[in-house]
Amino acid sequence: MNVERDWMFRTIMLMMVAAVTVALVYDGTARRTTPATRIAAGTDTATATSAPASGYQPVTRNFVITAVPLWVHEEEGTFDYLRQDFGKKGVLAGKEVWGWSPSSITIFEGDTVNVTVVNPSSDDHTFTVPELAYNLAVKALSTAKGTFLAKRAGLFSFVCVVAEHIPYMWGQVVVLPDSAAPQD
Ligand SMILES: [Cu+2]
Repeated sequence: MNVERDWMFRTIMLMMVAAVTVALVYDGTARRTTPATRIAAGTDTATATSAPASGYQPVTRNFVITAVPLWVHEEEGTFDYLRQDFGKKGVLAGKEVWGWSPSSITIFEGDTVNVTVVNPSSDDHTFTVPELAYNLAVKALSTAKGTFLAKRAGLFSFVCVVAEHIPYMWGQVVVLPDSAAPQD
């Protein structure tokens, strides 16, 4: 190997080392700026989860809900067929049909609900949300107030647990996910 070729060989080797070094540095830089790395570093929260965190601030919402008679014993003098309905083999034997007005309320996840339950009737009722472990007794001819928290989104029935009023006396708490709340 002569001196000239030895010099060329060294130059080529140096250029290759330099090229590999540049490639490695570039690759390292690219890796540090991948979305996954940014998310892990907490600098790119917008793509950190599939559902962006909601900016919704839960509020307290107030509702007045009234027990209303639909098909009840007191109406027997008005609708003659009710005697048959409430009779031993009637379609409403042992039952009465009461309702709630309104029969559904809609809120967002995280909201607190203040309910004022009005019972103008001579029957006792309850305002019970079994899935939220909430129960409010509402005695005849009275008003009861209570509060419960809607921790999670979902559809939750509110019922009266008086045997004579099951299964007719019920309504629904619609708890929308906080991501569905209007953003402003
Ligand atoms: Cu009831």
